[in-house]
Amino acid sequence: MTERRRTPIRLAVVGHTNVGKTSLLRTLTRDAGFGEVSHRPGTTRHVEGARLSLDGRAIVELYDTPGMEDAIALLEYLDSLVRPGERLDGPARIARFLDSSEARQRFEQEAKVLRQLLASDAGLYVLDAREPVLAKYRDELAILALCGKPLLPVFNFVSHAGARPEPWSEALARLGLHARVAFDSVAPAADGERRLYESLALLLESARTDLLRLVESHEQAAVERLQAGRRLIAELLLDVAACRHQVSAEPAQEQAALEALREQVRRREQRCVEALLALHAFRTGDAEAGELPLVDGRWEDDLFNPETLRQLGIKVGSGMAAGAAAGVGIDLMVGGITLGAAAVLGALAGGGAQTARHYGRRLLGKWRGERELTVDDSVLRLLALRQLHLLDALARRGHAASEAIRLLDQGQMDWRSDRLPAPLRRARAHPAWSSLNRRHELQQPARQGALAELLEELSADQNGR
Ligand SMILES: Nc1nc2c(ncn2[C@@H]2O[C@H](COP(=O)(O)OP(=O)(O)OP(=O)(O)O)[C@@H](O)[C@H]2O)c(=O)[nH]1
Ligand SMILES: [Mg+2]
Repeated sequence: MTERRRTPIRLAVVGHTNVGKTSLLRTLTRDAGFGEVSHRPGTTRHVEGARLSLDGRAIVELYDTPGMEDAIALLEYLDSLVRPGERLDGPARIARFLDSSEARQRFEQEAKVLRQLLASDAGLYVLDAREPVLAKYRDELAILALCGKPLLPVFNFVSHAGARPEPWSEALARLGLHARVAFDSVAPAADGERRLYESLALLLESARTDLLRLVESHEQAAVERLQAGRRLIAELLLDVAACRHQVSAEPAQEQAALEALREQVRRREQRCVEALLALHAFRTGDAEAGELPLVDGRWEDDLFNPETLRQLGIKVGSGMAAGAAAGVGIDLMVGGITLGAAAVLGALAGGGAQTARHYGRRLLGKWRGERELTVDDSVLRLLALRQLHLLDALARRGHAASEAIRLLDQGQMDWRSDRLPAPLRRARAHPAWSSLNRRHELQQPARQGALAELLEELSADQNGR
């Protein structure tokens, strides 16, 4: 068995300017606020470190470095430092350069990179796989190789249409660099991190145990995030399905109550969006958020706009199409044969005291000319679809991503048209299950049971893809 290291593994992230070094750090540390990322070259000017810890112990220290800019001139200068007949190995040549005045002037940025690489256990050489292998890149690699440290080339922009990794592999092999890994920092593959650390473990045998433990803990955390995300969605759906508002049948009041209910549901959905973002360490409030998820951390399309439903392929019921009451079912209390009433009758047959009390109020309501508002099935479908898509998109998103999240079309359980899951149908008859209702009792065992059941359906659904 390999002995466990006592000190963190130090990794210098090096490469040409603007290839995505800082972006890689953001994704590996899951910190969208790390450093500064920009499409302009020369963004990072100083070495900056970040730690990855496990059980309170630092396992890896990653160091972001400025981009190399003038490797051709530097290689010539390095050659000029060797006197005729003198034998100097790579690290000795680099040391002589770092002692020279040029290391503080013309090549100040490059010197920072080389110092950091010398002080590290290995380097991650980030490259832009869309670029041809120009002379400046060959020289840069030759210089980095002189440091005598293991280098793992990381192919960035690999998912880009213009990526041409083969010439790079060839050029790297000529320098004796045979290990390599593809890692797109904006949209990393599901096993991208594992493959990166496994490749690194081949170059750094003493770090193997720690690196693999780190990967395993990250994978476990991803599984837990997924489950926590589904729970947030299940809570949202139950809240909305069980939501019922009593309202006087008088038109003006009814209209106001309708709008109030819609607003309440919109806010409830927004809470779920924010909780999902926070769970994945994406933020709505910082500078990045404007470009980040959705639009300003909100869905662009309104929940109660029939067009939003049509766009997602959800069948719009006649109530929705009518427009005025879009997304809200007006239950004509016991007199109307609506889904709400039918569900209550069904639940009554099962005989819950709570339901019976509620049913009694509904009867009273009929005599008083009251009505009851519920949220349409189609809106529940939309909520489920977009929150599940969001969860999926967040799980795959690198922390270097800066574009708006898009909804992908995935073959999930058909939320568009299948019967809604049984726990949601049951919830229709249990106003106490919704935190949106004034009187609620969320800890009821029946609600907890429904939540667990719904959670299981959501998991089976997503795993089945
Ligand atoms: N599409 C895509 N864009 C990326 C990826 N990685 C980086 N970028 C973009 O490339 C640009 C440069 O990224 P940085 O992370 O700042 O690059 P850097 O190597 O740190 O640059 P310097 O600090 O200037 O040397 C930014 O606009 C990033 O958003 C990627 O994997 N895919
Ligand atoms: Mg940078």
